[in-house]
Amino acid sequence: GKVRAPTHIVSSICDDRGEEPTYCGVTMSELIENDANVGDAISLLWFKRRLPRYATKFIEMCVVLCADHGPCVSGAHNTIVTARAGKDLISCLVSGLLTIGPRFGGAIDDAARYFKQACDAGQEADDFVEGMKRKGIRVPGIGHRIKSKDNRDKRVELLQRYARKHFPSTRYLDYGISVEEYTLQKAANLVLNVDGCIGALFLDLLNSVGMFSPQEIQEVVDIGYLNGLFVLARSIGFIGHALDQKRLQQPLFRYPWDEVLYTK
Ligand code: Q5B
Repeated sequence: GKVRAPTHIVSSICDDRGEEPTYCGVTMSELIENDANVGDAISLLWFKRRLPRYATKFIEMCVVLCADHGPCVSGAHNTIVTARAGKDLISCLVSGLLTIGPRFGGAIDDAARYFKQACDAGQEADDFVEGMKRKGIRVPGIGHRIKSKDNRDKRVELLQRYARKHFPSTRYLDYGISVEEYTLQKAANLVLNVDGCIGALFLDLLNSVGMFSPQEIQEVVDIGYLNGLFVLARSIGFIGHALDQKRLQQPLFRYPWDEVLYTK
């Protein structure tokens, strides 16, 4: 019989060998005929499924709402400083992206992991939060530098409103909110933040579309798909900041000495 030579790579999401490329078996023509959006491309290339419209719309909302949050956040700051050092667009983008992590924008996967574990185990919010405190771990998806009980994050409100209207269940979001209710008793800024809201709602989405087995959902959470949403979205903003700095012809950045506390 035929003997297949060992391949260099194994790949399962996009096939470019035919007349036209396919995303997980769906041709480009079909995508365009059906007015496919970025949510559809993510659905096929990341999740290898044709997710229903309410789900792809939700993914798009995440991308739009996380695209930027001003020049003061870690990533935009890095991008701006890099642009002002005269670097190329990709360097500016990458220097911003490298700040995304457990404190800034990259808490979505951990929020999903911890909320899933605690909610599935039927753990009460107070018990969960105190357990995390004993372990010395900040609750991912909780807390914000400028958002608080009295200055709510509109992004979180919009995502919640959409999910309550379109998702069959918001069990994990409800759990995240019960965590927030408890942490807000400790400090006003310990709100369910945009990372936590997306992490919880993505669990609700994966559970409610009826296309993923419990093992497949666990795999999504274990591998860590969801920070990719913030990375993708915020790349839009970082590119915007890099171009903005170049357009504004901003000079090399240097902190004034009085912005630094020099200590021994
Ligand atoms: N404490 C976000 O902290 C921040 C606690 C907590 C228990 C918590 C912090 C945190 C988890 C990671 C997370 C995503 C670093 C945030 C984002 C995108 C963004 C950004 C933007 C955008 C803020 C003061 C006291 C201390 C702490 C306690 C704080 N957080 N306890 N669980 N989660 N969250 N990140 O205000 O007793 O005094 O020692 O790590 O979800 O990144 O716009 O800026 O779109 O770009 O600096 O929205 O919450 O507070 O560090 O001074 O802590 O609160 O233990 O207690 P802060 P700290 P104590 S969304």
